[in-house]
Amino acid sequence: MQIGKQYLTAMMSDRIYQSITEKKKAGKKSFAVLIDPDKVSERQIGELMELTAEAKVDYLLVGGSLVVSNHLDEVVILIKKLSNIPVILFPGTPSQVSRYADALLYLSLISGRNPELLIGQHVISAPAVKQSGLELMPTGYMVIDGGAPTTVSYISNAIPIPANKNEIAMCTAMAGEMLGMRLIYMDAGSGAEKAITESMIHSVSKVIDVPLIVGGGINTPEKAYLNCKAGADIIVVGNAIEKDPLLVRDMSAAVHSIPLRV
Ligand code: 1GP
Repeated sequence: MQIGKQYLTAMMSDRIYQSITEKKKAGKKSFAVLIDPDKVSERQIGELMELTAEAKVDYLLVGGSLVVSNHLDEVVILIKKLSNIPVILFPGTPSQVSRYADALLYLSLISGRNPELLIGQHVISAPAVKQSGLELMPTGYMVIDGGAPTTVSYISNAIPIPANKNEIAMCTAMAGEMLGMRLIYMDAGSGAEKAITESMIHSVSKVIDVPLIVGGGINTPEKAYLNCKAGADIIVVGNAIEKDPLLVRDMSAAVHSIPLRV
């Protein structure tokens, strides 16, 4: 394989990350809907795009821990055709890269001790990721125990951070930020029985300056609201909206109801 000049000169945009940091500076909380390409039909995407536009959703995350089907590109193309909301890939595996998206959460599983997910798979997929031209957002990904083993903890072969060990979460997030991660994503895993505690969100948000994404098991507007109050900058919801797409309205309204910093 020849690493050509095209990899080295690709101009990486920073547009979406800038929007995230500007919102954080203003104290404006964001709401992101997670779409698992395996779980949606064309018709469902159509309906969801209408609802997300109406509810003023900030970001659409696309990905899953284990995408079985092979139609990521098609899903992203369809979403881009129907929606103006930025599409950010949230890849569970290195193959989940679509150049049709706007950005990619470039995840390193900093809560685990599996070198493959810290750096190994990044090395293997580096040329393809760079060539995609996607905006890359280096993200320290932290899995927090959500009460039951999730796909992400099984696949990653990594023990999640215990739900009551705020200090481990704080130190992990701090180390991630100091290593250069531009976002920290705390995730209790898709469909977690227990979402991350407000106390842990609060503790972590106090020790980092980069934006904090929180997801996993958030299934009511109240939880979304309280997580924002505790210090989350972006709330991600997948499962609850898959089950009841209309929930997107109240969830988004709850997140956006937090008053701006003056
Ligand atoms: C999972 O954080 C996301 O990685 C969203 O979780 O599907 O439980 O909302 P839910």
